Amino acid sequence: MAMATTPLTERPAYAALAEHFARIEGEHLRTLFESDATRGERMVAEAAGLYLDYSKNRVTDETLSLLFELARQSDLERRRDMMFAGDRINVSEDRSVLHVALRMPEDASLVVGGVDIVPQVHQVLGRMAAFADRVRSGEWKGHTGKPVRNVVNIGIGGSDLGPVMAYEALRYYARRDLTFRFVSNVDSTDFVEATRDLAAEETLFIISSKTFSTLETLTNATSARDWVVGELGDESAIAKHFVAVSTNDERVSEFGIDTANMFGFWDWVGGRYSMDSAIGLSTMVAVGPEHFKDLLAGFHAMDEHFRTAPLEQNLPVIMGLLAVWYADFFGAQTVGVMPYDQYLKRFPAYLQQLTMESNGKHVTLDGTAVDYQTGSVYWGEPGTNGQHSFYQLIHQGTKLIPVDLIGFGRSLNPLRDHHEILSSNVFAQAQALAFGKTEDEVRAEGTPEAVVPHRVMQGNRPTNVLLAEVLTPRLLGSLVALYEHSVFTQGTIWGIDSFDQWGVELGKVLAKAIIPELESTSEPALAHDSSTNALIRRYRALKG
Ligand code: G6Q
Repeated sequence: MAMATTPLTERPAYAALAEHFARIEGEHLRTLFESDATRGERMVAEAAGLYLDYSKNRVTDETLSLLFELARQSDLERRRDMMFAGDRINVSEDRSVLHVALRMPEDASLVVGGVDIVPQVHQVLGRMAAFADRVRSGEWKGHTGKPVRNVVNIGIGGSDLGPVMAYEALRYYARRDLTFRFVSNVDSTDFVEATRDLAAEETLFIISSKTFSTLETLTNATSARDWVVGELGDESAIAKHFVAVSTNDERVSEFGIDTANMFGFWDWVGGRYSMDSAIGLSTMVAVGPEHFKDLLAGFHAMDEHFRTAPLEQNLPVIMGLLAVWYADFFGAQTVGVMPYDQYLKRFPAYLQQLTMESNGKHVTLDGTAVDYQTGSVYWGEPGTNGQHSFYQLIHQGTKLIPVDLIGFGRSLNPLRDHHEILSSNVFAQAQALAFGKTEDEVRAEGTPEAVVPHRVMQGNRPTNVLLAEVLTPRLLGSLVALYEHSVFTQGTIWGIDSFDQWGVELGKVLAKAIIPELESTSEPALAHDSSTNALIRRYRALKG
């Protein structure tokens, strides 16, 4: 039944959920577990190396079936199939959304606009692999004949966060005799600190920019070019020290990079969905083409699961629907993601862009203002560190914060009993958040009466626990794809365009007008609002 054009709040399942919510809002996870001994074994799903326990969510079987009903009434399966078929589901930019094609196996085929795009994807992957091998083997030489020892990726947003996150996540698999740095911020400190201890003759810059028109990236790339030419004293050094990843060959050659050293991708890859395209070149140089292939295989395994598994067993669908449940019915504003693996320390930052740039939208596909909450604020830190800082608010504060806890069966760097201590905290936190500690339990511990209320833990705080064997490139691919498709699920229920990002434009345009006012040597005539005018004057005075 295709009902997506019916506004969300008018779909029958939404109304049924609202009525159901009023009935079960007060239900405690303690009671839900007491009344169903098998809940923890039943409310689980597994795919592509990931085990999801969603039993500690504030849902009953009825909630779940209404949520799946809502997914069907929101046309989730058809919209998903449209994405996989290359339909232009990014309506406001009139584009296909085909990051799933980036990880299709070589023998697959996907014809879009009369062209099979899978061979194109593999052609670029082949060129990337040949280049990565040349750098890794020392065959690629710099201007003075020395091999590359340092790789610096210059990019921002989608052209930075994926590469940084993947490099940190897969560091165990990375070449240790090569140094990797990532420059994103237009703050000159970023570039200066990233290069201060590097020898230009051994440094390769990867300029990553889909459009090759992003001011921050072009500013940093220009400083990198000046640095290389200044250090090596010769313009012709650029050819040996710069490669580009972009969809825009004209701009790449205008900048002075030979398009023979350019790795392309396509407008149907969104920036925040591009870490597995040529934007992943730094990842491939770090971990090698074979591991990169495994990363893509992990993505693909989750894609296939999302595409084919029944909604009731579909990990991204379940996680996406639960996110909608908390955002729209419980009024939860944020979702915490806490990976219990130090290598995943940049994963929450990566997810912030993926989730918030995708689903931070206020109108539906046809431009109608929504009358419900859309994308949540995502945030997080690795465990157990967060437990010693902000978890207090999740446990005893006044806000409801659903949390995803991500754990592993094995550490890549086993050391005494560290991993058991780490992992016990995953389970203990989920337990404490769900079941808390009652007044009677606190009293029974001999707590002085005046302190009892302070020590009570209400519990009933929801968590998802994701478990995997060990952090491999393949697993990382599955994990990222899981969140990508959860974002898709949420965006589909909300009826929004998860693939545009018009909200970032206005600030860029305004900044362009202000730059000359900050640079001008004579006092500029300012015609902004009074606050902006005063701030610009104060800045000019401070800069002296
Ligand atoms: C991602 C966004 C944005 C983009 C950056 C960099 O989905 O579109 O974060 O990735 O603005 O853009 P370029 O790669 O074009 O430099």
